[in-house]
Amino acid sequence: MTATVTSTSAQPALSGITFPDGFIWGAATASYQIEGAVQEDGRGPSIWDTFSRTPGRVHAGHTGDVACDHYHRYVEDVALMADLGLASYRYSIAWPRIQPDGGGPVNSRGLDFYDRLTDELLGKGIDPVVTLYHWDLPQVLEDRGGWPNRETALAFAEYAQIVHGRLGDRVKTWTTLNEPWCSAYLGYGSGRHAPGRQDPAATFAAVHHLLLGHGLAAQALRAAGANTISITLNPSVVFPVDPENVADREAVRILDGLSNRMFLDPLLKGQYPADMLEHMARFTDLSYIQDGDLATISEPIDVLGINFYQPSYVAAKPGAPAALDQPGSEGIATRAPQGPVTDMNWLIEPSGLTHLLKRIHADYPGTPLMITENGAAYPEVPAADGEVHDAKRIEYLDGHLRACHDALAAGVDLRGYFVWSLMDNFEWAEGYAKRFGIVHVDYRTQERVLKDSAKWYREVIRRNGIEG
Ligand code: IFM
Repeated sequence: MTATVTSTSAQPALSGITFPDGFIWGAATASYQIEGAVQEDGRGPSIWDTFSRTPGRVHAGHTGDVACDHYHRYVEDVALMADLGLASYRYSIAWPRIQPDGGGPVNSRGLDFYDRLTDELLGKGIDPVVTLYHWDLPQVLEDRGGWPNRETALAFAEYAQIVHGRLGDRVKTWTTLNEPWCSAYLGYGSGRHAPGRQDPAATFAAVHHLLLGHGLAAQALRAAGANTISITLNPSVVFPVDPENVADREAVRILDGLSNRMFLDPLLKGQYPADMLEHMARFTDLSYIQDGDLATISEPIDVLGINFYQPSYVAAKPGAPAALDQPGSEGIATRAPQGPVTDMNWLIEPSGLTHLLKRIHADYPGTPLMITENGAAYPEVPAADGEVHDAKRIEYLDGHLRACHDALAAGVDLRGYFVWSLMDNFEWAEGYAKRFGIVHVDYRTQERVLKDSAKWYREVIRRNGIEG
């Protein structure tokens, strides 16, 4: 089914850009980034507890110990979502709350929390969208080898079944993994994220076992009657600095392979790209890819989640060392952003999102798409009037919504948009130094204040579109 661009909604005619009827407006968060309560109700340690407590790993020694204290304030937070008019809320489940030992006994008090949260959402008419894994692997599983170990994929499928068993009567949309590229390449390649390892062979084994874990979980969810099954990727939009230069185009092929085709091809075509098999074979014997794995990995999905923040421009640069988070990328240089950037120093170029959506629609036809994250970090805090005036974030979001609309107009089957993030939160290696929220959080008092962008987004949702 292809979404149409012209709305036939009963809303009064408004000038501007209108999204299709039923377009889903949401906001997203993740467990470790907001919950806090890391030692409560039987939760076990995750790799991010260990990593953030290791000196030098996270900005200023910040941890998720308290974060936004959402574990205790979820009622207030759901009320905020309702006030914004969100149709849907994307949240993740902390695996170490459910299986503190990474397998075996289930901690029902952990499930109870998500039970309460889900009911609170439904009570306010907000559709829950669950992500099963947003990076907080139980530490015990890392101690047994983590994602480079096949056993982790099997354990993940068991965990998925457990969570579905408790929430499956109310949650319709199930996302297995968030951004497996980050789990593998940042976790085991550059070590910038937990568990902080730097090992190219482990990186590629982690890619495979994350994908396998997705496939096994998708099969289990399907068998248990799950309605909508998805995975969320963060595909890169990689352009050559000089499109006429053959070497620059070759640099794009490698990075596109590592970041995009390495995930999209197994998931949606049931095979690794031939050039990437060759690339990986420089680092590993690939013996972890077993017969039948790719059939499991390509279990059909109902929606593909896309997270987008910025495009990049790359060029051939003989002698340049490989980036640790892109094993085998020697001789390639990524150009420093040219143009406006966010507080993350990420390039702002909304047309990159249109390009990405059209490309996935063309190269992997037939799978509906959803923007499961898009947003920007900016430092604004409450001004003298008590309000948070974050005009640049509004401009960023507005530009990217126009980019979504352009993709819809070009025939892309895009079903919805989730802003990242509902509220300021623990931004991984950056700690609390970067604020992505449309709701400001004062980490001393835990007071929440709607930023101007939240009020703007409320209006977008109300009118199902943006001003012309
Ligand atoms: O905060 C993260 C999120 O957890 C995953 N996607 C990117 C966001 C911004 O870096």
